[in-house]
Amino acid sequence: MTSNRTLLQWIAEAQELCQPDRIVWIDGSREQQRQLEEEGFSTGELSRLDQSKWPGCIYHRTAVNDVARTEDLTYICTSKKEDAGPTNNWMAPADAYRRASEYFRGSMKGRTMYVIPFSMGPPGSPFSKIGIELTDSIYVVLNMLIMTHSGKEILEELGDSDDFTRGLHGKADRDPSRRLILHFPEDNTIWSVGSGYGGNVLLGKKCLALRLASWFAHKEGWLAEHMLIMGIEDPRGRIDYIAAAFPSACGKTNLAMLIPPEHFRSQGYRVWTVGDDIAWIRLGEDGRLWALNPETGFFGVAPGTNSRSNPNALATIRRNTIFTNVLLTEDGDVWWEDGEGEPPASGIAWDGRPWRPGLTDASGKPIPGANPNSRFTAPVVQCPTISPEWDNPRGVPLSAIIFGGRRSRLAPLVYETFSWQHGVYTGATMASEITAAQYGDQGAVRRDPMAMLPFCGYNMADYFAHWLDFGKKIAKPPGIFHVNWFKKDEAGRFIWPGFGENIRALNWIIQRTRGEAGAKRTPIGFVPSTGELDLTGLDLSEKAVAELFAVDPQDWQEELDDHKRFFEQFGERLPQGLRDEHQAFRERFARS
Ligand code: OXD
Ligand code: MN
Repeated sequence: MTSNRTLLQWIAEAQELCQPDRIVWIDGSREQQRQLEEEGFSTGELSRLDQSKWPGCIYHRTAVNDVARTEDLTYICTSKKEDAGPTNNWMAPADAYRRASEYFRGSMKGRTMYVIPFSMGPPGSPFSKIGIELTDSIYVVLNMLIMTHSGKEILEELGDSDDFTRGLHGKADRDPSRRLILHFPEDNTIWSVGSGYGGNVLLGKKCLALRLASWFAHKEGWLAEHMLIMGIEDPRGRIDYIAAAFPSACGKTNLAMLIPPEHFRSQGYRVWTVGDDIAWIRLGEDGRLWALNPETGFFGVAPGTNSRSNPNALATIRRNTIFTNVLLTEDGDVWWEDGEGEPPASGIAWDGRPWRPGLTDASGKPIPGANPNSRFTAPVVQCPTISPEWDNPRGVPLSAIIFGGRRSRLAPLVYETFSWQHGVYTGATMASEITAAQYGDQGAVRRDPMAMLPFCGYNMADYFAHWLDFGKKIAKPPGIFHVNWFKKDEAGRFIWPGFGENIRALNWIIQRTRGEAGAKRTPIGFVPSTGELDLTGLDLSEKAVAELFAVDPQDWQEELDDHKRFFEQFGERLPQGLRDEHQAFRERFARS
């Protein structure tokens, strides 16, 4: 399929190491995709769902010890340890190659090695990056066909160039003690061994489009971010695009596919989905920032997806979707907790065991049928609100960048930062409360700068400096805002209704960027002044509204102390701009 010598040489080396029985090149054709599905069904790696209910849909179950990204086994392998920084695991490249080679050696005997040429971003776009993933998993191939531009056109696009990411993945024995997810940014290489779980093995996604891409973005002068991208169309037909970063379990996919409530719909507001997870952002010749979603699919969390939280996601996954680790019924249907409809009378749980509603463990806790991190993989073009601009090679222009987290106290519903530098500080100190979806103490606050803590491929202090420097070059910077949908009242209930109603805060944000909405200055930023955020039709008491926008000086003093502690780990490398912002923050409170 190619005469690219660098590529052929690299494949030959991987072949010698892993010793597959045969090599199959993925051409991106429908026929080959069907053949691979059939092969997966015949070996039991995949199951076919009821085709009348779920046309084109497939089921897959991963090993029970392999159901989430393994951050503790994920490494940045740079020559110098300081280049990985204090928030990443680091391994010297030579050690990393040696250790992983032991696990890869001979691991594909009796198996096929698939060669997947793929592009993150539409081929030919100035944003795009080409990768080749070698894998022994049909499941990975089928997911990559949904999640990326892939097939023989990408090889043609690559030609004889050696400018491609070398991704090697092998399931090996899926023993967690012999699992490694290794990134070699200096070699443009990723090695992933011992896992079959999406985030560890779909190498275009977190490994390339965030960890390696953030490294390249630093070198080349752009941004690779863990952000959704969406467009909001107003009654005059003007569309403003925003990019938003939230840590996991804060509803990025739901926000990207939001359906406005009747009060807004009837006026002519609508939302356009561009991406739900990753944004590559460049400075355009017009002085604005332009953002592109480098993926072609959604890899979303199933539990909690229902017709209230996200009707568009339900419509997106009706066909041609891969379901992983949800509950499977005997008649080829799928189900998950907090989904649609009643649970089936019985089924096979994500871990392969028989399941029925009401099942509890020895301590009386309900046993879920679907793994809390069970997933759907679906093509973005099936989303009813997909933007016609989603694969525009130029991207879309950004009016605003939003940071957010899950905070039951502290952060108001929405506020605008004072400047790019203050916005970067706000992103750098972003935090969220730990939920059942993560390991750790429930409710404890975890700092997750720009939602990039697990995904920044270099020293995070340098990443902050890069954001600050980048801002200086933008003639027309987008506004930077912070939102918090999760504030609670004294009784522990969410104050804000969330979901579609979030359009109200987004609309205020867009109006602010156009100079059309009023705001009140507080020490943390601008909050909407009374009456400026449209609350028509919401059942919110005056007290609730006051609580939503409250800025409590005591809580913020404690927060600032915690920012300081968090920053200490970066030592001298922390950029001066963030130190200055910290100081300015304290002074604003002292004066207020
Ligand atoms: C994801 C994640 O899967 O952030 O998108 O973990
Ligand atoms: Mn993500």
